[in-house]
Amino acid sequence: MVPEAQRIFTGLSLYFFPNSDANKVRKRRIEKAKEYGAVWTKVWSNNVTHVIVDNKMTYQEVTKFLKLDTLPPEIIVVNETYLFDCISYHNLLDPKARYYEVPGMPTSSTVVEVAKLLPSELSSLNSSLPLKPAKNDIQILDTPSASVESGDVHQGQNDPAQDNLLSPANGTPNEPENISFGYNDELSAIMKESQSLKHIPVDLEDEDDTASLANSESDSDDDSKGNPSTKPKKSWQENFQCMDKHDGANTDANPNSETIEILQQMSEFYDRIRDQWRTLAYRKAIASLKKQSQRVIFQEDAVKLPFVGHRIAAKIEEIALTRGLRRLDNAKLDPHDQVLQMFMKIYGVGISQASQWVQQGYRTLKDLEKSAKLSTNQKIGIAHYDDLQLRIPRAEVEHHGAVVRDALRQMDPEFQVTVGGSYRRGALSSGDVDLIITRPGADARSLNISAIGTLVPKLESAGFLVAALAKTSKDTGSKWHGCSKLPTSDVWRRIDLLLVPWDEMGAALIYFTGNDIFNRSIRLLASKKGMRLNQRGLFKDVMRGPGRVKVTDGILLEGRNEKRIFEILGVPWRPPEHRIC
Ligand code: DCP
Ligand code: MG
Repeated sequence: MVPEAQRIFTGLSLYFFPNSDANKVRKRRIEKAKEYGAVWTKVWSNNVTHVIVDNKMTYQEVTKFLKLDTLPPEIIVVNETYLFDCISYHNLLDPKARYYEVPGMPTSSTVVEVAKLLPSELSSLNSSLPLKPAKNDIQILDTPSASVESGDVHQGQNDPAQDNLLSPANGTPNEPENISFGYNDELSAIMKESQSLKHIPVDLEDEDDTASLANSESDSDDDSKGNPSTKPKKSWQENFQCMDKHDGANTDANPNSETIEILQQMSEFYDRIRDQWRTLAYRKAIASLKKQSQRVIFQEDAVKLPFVGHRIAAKIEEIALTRGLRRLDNAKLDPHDQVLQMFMKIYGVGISQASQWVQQGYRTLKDLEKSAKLSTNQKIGIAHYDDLQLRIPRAEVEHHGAVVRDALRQMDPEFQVTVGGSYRRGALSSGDVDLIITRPGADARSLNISAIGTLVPKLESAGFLVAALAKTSKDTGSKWHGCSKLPTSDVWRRIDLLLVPWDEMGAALIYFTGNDIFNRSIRLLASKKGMRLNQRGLFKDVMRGPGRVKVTDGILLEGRNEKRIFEILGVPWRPPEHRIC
């Protein structure tokens, strides 16, 4: 058996279908499951937790064999791929993801049924069902949520998120996780899929979006991984991978086998969603990595390999480092890991900077302050470390928003300030204050002049903005990241001012409301439908060349109206508080 800490199947009683190990492949699967802690139940009983069905079998064959109309709802039924994926990802994945479905299985209509129940009926259901009464789901679906067109958006009391969600009594201090909210549409299917893969560093940012922070004027975003590719030019023979001899079957012996395994999963993921460019990009990168005799850990080394651009190189580093660290058994008990976690919570510090410090022997924040070479932002992050770890109560988030709104309205009463991020999703506390700022008719340039040029100095001298951390100014809008504090408190909070041109407000609201998995899902949905969604708008007919390089921006379908974007995508509107994956 694998070491105890890795036994992800502990407590599971598996019933295979067919439930015999006469077949060699199934036998191996059963053995593998047992190695990871599962019990193989040879005779059908109440103890069975999971039924693992061979890929060619149907749900009806299972029930017929067991002489049951349907399997009890608490028993999880998945196809044979499930166990393998869980082992690969070192995690119990969401069994409801579409690709673990057994043919003929009753659909997830139970979710819809739940939405129809009365609150009184709900209470008798399993506690893992919605924390929020289903009735609210229905009401909210019909409630026009504030949008740009309706004037000022989400100012505290008017925020529908405020009173309909998450009573603290349920013991969850913040947002609930993984709740279906009664939707049963294309988007919810993708959300489930994304949710089960959320620990995998797949990102769907467009090139132009992710570049923004890397180009930032910040002096400290050390982990922004924005190094331009320094890939040397190769002859066409070198670039033509099939000319090179390599033994793809020998992955286990490869020093990069773990990284390859995850990249493989990502390539399969993209394949499943028919994103052929990314599938190809990952396949090429995998082929390249398979040929390496050394372990590739850092982005700057990875990017030098043929067919590895800096985005995949960044993934390779992330996978190599996190997997490597996770492999240290009982990561939580490992003091280095705890130090690492602590360092990673410093503003602007990611895994590569944090692990570098650990390797250099630093163990405390004091060590860093005393002897490490620190950027200005890191110094701020360390000096205000405790403050910046604290969640910000909802009322205080609102208060920070009001200070900025008042200051802007003194300059021009037409300014609109929407508190976005987790606040807009209804969370009772937030990690930072995300303020989305716009003005009817305004473009990026005018917002930049008025909001950043005038507002920031004004709020700095008022003592509200206490540190400037990063700034990006682009044709498509600007961001200002810093810290703020209320006059009545000494606690510094992280605040982001997001300047959004009027015409892009709908798309920006989607992006800055999140959550990130939701964003990933809705972008996937757009891409499946041949469209492209980014923080500026929903586009069609985007032309891409080799390597997914964007040739044209495509035709803008909608940018201004958040609801219209959902409409064009063909899915029901989801109020912000239902965008939690
Ligand atoms: N976002 C995203 N992908 C990222 C980072 C952010 O899609 N990698 C979007 C979705 C987020 C929003 O931006 O909801 C704001 O980012 P935050 O990091 O502030 O996240 P939240 O506001 O959701 O959570 P928190 O309470 O931690 O601030
Ligand atoms: Mg936030």
